[in-house]
Amino acid sequence: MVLDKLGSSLKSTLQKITRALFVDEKLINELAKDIQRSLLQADVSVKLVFEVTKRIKERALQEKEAKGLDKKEQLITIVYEELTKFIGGDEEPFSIPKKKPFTIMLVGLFGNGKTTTAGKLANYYKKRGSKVAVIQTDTWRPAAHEQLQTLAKQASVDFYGKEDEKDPVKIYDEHKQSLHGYDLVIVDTAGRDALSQDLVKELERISKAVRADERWLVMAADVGQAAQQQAQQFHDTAEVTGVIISKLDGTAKGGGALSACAVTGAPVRFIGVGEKMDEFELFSPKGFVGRLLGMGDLEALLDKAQAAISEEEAQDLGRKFLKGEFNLIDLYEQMQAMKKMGPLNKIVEMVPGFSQLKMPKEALKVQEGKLELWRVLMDSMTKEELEDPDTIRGSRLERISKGSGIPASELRGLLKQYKQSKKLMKMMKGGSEKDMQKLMQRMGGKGMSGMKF
Ligand SMILES: Nc1nc2c(ncn2[C@@H]2O[C@H](COP(=O)(O)OP(=O)(O)O)[C@@H](O)[C@H]2O)c(=O)[nH]1
Ligand SMILES: [Mg+2]
Repeated sequence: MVLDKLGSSLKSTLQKITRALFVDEKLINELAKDIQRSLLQADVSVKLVFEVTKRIKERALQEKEAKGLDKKEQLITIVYEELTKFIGGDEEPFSIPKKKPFTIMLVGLFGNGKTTTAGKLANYYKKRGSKVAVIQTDTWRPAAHEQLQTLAKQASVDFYGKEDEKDPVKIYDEHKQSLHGYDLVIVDTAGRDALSQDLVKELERISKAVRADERWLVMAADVGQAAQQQAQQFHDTAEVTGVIISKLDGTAKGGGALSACAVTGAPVRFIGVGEKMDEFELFSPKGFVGRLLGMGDLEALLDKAQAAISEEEAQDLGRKFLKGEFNLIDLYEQMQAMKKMGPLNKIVEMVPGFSQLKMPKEALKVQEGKLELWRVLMDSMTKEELEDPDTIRGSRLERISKGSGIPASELRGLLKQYKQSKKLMKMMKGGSEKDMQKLMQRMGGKGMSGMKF
């Protein structure tokens, strides 16, 4: 995996979110700091880093809860969306238009991977059913002809070139007629050490002759932040329409090249992730960030956020519930989880013999608004009180109510819910399936907070 250091540090940041009890300003600030650190380590420019984390912070603090997502999921979604925007946003992955032949010319500096990429591109589209040809117009490097010929053979595509010719335009013109029958023609070109006048002139000449549909700059990832200037220069002077970032496998600095390119007018089209022919990937900002964060796409991400709560935590919670050992924080988490997907089902499933039990939907509802009040109440409690709510009596009750500004009756409601849930769990532990059915029927229609025992 490329940028795996960046990936794993971002992943552990997201895990922090799923583990956190509440999404509050403290968590959001911590998250922004974590992301800053990760991106700076991946060589993203300080300016871009601050821009992206500022947006994440602003959105996290301002946006109202989105439909169907809880605060944690929403926060993860914001991170995902902003990082995606950061490396190209909604730019769709490239696909070859139906024009025949579609011509892509590769340009770039010496040693950045143009010829290798020509082979990789040919291989990529050949495997997907296109009729592909490659043509070598690099007359600077003596070995270029043979290099591309060998790659073409490996990819089983047709090769064109002329070994001793010194004029790239002549090579192209000589083969022009033969290229008509292909779906895709890839034109390799010569580079220089820098975008010199000499190279610009040569590119202008060959561009005029080829009139390629796309001109893609091949640039090695290890240039880091310098990518922006290079992409911009090529974009402006050689009319580059896209970028391929090669050698992303060989550097932890790749974040610099990826983010820097995104701010130029030329989108990243493919990435090279190794020397071998198939170490080459179509680039999509969404897919890339998704993978970096450990999920295929947004849906998978949300599934995962849910699973993070439902599986591990529900199991833990389930065990605690069954032992009658759970505290207010567990209750809160349980209620929060139930609001979303009703893991009480999961808890029931974990009790042997109860796996077939169908719970009435109403039994899983948690009143909207209640959770928010409880959260505020719990913020005013001490650790001891959270862990052992039975200690909350008399003056403590008053103190919490005053401190939170929420009537003592609400607090009593919360404590009652806690006791009832504890009781329910004990019954589940000792009860038979028949008892449970009855219990669930009794709960039906009243909602969790309407339970009577
Ligand atoms: N690790 C790695 N090496 C690459 C990649 N792409 C190209 N290279 C290597 O970079 C070197 C220069 O590549 P070449 O295609 O000749 O560059 P050109 O001068 O731009 O045509 C070669 O040794 C390639 O094997 C890549 O994605 N990953
Ligand atoms: Mg070359």
